[in-house]
Amino acid sequence: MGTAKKIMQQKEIHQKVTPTESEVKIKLKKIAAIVAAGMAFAAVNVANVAHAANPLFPKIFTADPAAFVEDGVAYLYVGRDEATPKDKDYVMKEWRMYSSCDMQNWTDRGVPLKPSAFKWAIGKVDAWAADIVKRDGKYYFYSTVDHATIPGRAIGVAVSDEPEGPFIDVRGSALITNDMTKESPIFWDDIDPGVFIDDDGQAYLYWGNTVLKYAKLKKNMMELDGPIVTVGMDRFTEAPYLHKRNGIYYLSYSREYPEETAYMTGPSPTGPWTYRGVIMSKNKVVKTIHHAFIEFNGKSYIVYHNDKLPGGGEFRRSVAVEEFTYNADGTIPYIKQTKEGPKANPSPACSR
Ligand code: FUB
Repeated sequence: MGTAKKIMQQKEIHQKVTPTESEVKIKLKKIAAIVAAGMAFAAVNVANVAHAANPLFPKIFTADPAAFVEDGVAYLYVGRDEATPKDKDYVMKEWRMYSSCDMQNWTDRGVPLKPSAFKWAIGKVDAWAADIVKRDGKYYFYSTVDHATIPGRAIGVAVSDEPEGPFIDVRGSALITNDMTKESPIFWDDIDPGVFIDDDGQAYLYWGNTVLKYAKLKKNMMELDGPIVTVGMDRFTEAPYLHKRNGIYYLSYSREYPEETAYMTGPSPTGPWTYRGVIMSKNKVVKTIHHAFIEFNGKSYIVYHNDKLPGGGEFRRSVAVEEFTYNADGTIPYIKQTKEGPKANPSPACSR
């Protein structure tokens, strides 16, 4: 090859691999942005990350987990138990939110709302069980609070554009009040909302204590779309949770008192239901066990609460998580509570 041709080829190669000054600047800017984002993410994690085993949050007492997964991130909402060892009732002033990219490490994302978000509620220490669902870009948080003027517990719904909140009570009144249901004389029979949106877009609200009830929700997620229906059940206590997998509908709930977690399956969101058994055994000290299910990065998990945090008790509970595998026929196996919790399952899609 002649010298002139060689020089030409080298020039071409040089031009191909050597970026211009402005290309270098753009690249450096991009790298700086990535490093900054990484550092910010690390800072959040260093400051707020909880450890990896059960119970998940070793510094505070937590209960009644609700969860969902979006963009490879698991979001967990809990009520904070602030009762002292002497208290004889729940003291729950706020719901707290956490997120995880691997189901082991949980970042504290603060307080998305307090009972005071519901102006019609007494709203001080009754951040009881909640559930959260996303529809058309908005997050709907359903929760149980004490009604200020209609005696008894009530269910409200608050809306947000972000999982972290702020959640606003757009409706401005309770969705369910104690006077709307007459099957049980107790004032806390309208608690523990569990919300499910089916593939055809129809949303359902399940709830109840001692008597299980459900109603359809309108597309706006803030109004009932039909009558309240009662489901006759054996030893139902509370915490109904509806989910669907491979065409099977699962209605799980807390059964008996002290509670164990049991479930039924059916061909539709309203049954008919077939009882399938107990998934998780009763806790030793605390009588409740409230749970939720999620699918995260190809694996299945149950979140629940127990009494395993030192100093724990009836009103000082602690949220935990276990991984499990559905049986080949779609049934849920018995799930043992563990101290270790699940193995790390880092989600490549995690953006938080
Ligand atoms: O946290 C208060 C109540 O205890 C919840 O609403 C029930 O599910 C039970 O966990």
